[in-house]
Amino acid sequence: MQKMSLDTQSWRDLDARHHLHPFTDHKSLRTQGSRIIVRGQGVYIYDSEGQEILDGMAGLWCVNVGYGRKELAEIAAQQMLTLPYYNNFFRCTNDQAVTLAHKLTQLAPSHINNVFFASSGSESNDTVIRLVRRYWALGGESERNIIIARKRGYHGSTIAGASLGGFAAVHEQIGLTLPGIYHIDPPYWWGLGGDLSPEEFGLKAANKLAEAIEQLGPHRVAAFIAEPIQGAGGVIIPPDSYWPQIQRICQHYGILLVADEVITGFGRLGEWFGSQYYHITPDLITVAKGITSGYIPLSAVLVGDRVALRLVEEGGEFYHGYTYSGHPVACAVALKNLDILSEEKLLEHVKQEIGPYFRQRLAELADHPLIGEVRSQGLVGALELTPDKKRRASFPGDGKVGLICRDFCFKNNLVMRAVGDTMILSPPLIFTRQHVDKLVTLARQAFDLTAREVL
Ligand code: PXG
Repeated sequence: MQKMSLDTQSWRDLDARHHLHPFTDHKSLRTQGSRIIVRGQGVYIYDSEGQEILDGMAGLWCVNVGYGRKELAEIAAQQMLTLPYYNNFFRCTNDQAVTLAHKLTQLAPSHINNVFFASSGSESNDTVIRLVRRYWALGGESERNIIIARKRGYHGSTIAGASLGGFAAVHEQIGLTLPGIYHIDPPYWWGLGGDLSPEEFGLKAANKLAEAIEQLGPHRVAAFIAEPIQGAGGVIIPPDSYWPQIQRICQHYGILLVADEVITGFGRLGEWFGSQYYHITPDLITVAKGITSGYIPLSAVLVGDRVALRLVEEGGEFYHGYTYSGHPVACAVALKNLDILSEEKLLEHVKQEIGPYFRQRLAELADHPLIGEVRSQGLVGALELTPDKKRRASFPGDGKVGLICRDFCFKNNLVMRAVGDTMILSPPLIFTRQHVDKLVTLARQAFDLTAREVL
């Protein structure tokens, strides 16, 4: 194996000189210096100083089966020797892509029987836009080209993905976002619910979709895209009233429902898909991340019969595809990863054992003076930092307190993310009770230290 032997400072210097990081203020990073992660095992990552860090985010919501899985490395090596690459254009396919497509349709809700592969969540959401527009154009309704999405939704960082996403600051940097995308408020009770009960607010938030459709013109709206639980927007878990009402509204207006399951797929909520958890029947589902547990890039759009039949029967050639669509190595790793999830019963583990324990232990943190709301589902969770729980007040300073807390976690060797002043967690699915206990202890220490500075 090729290995440069450099010390931490040298890596940092090179990083500062040559590496542009994603979503980073480089000037500030370059003064602080980056942490160099060199190894992972189980639920821990290790930095170049030999520190062992508990990974409460499963990488970036993706390392579902944990680090250091030999089986995944071995299958990748084997597949590279057998067939490292071939394309799926020009009447060709490969055994791994076919097997995975079949397998995914077995796991997905029964009306989903087709799969289109790509290599990232962003690409998959580009594909979604292409499929949605094509679907309506083939039906003779090309003017139906508006996609409704949500504020605080995250759908990727290509221009299409970031345009679907609901972050004004991102849109400002893009300049000209993709036209035909409209954003409604998210079902974020803590931030937006006012005096309503969560259930009342869930209905109100869902009804924003109907209001938007009426306002834009029902004949112009093509689709609604949403994450079952909003991840990067702050782990926004909708009240129970939300999704059934959204499903009814989509059915009533005949618009396509797209579930972005890049985070909620593959066990995070204790089911293969969040759509199954919420009993919704999306026409399209995007997946990425946990499909390979992040070991290799792969994503897909799971295409329901309504769209697939029209595309196949009436569509002619679909002018769309990526060099790496159905990459055999990525598909082989995904298949093995799905085997691990099944064989180790990790979905059951999340649903029956560790998800409930995670919820119970996190909930105990609600007694901390800094913590307003605690919410979790399966193995995602969020803790709202507040100067006044009763009023559900926010700190001034646009996420400054969240960053202070995140930095205390960082120093204390826990990865917990901040989205504004919301602390979020999404640990690997192999988490045990001991890991949860350790996480809660480290988190409480970080809250104590933060409270000392800000309360
Ligand atoms: N959809 C969802 C729901 C996601 O969470 C994407 C699409 C895009 O996937 P790619 O593979 O193109 O990155 C994501 C990705 C964060 C963070 O800050 C979250 C993501 C990516 C980067 C940062 O939590 N999610």
